Amino acid sequence: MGPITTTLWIGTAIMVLGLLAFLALMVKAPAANRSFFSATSLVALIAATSYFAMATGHGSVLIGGRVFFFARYIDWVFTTPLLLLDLALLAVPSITARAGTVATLIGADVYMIITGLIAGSINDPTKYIWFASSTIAFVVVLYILLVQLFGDARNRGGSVGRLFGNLSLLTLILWVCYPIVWLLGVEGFRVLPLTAEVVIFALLDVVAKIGFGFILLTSSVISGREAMTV
Ligand code: RET
Repeated sequence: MGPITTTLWIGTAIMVLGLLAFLALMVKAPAANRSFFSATSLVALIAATSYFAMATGHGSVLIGGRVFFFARYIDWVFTTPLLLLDLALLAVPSITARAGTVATLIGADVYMIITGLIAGSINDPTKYIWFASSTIAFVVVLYILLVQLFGDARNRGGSVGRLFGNLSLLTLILWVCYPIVWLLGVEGFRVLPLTAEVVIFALLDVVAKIGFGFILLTSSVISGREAMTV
């Protein structure tokens, strides 16, 4: 088994373990906070499925002699909205009160992933037009998250505000790495070999999904050790 397949199997195992841990944490959680546990567990389940598909050779195709892992994008198109939903649920007491903002956030995010999928599957320079479209949507996502929702979270004050601050900073740092790795990797300028790209994406995916999930679900705000009305 080569280093790429090994990495993808380790990724599968970590996502499955993360899923089991999140489900175990859900049992003890207050009923009012269950949405955070179901959304985050679904993120781990989808990632486990995607890593399994990639590890067994069913999540990639050859495009002009280059390996293209399309399964990542199917994963991301569902998991990134769920992670943003976690953050939105934390920032605003009622998601319906911010329906327009949340719809724009998720819409821009889905557009970012779909245009990224098209960029990744193209082998001529028009791919950079798709990359640029995706990046514009990414800026919209970050703006809504770090300006609008951050403002809402700060208004809620105390530990909710602090938790949102930590998680949105983690999200900013990790998510910005994805387009950079993509550009340096085999989809872009080929500075990184495929093995390095697969390893870095696996590390990012584990921290952005399982690390993020642990911080959120074990926080006193969500685990119920501190009263919160979501
Ligand atoms: C692509 C390439 C095109 C330009 C941009 C991208 C951004 C991807 C992002 C992915 C985040 C994924 C996460 C997954 C796991 O939890 C599609 C790489 C802007 C931000 C957080």
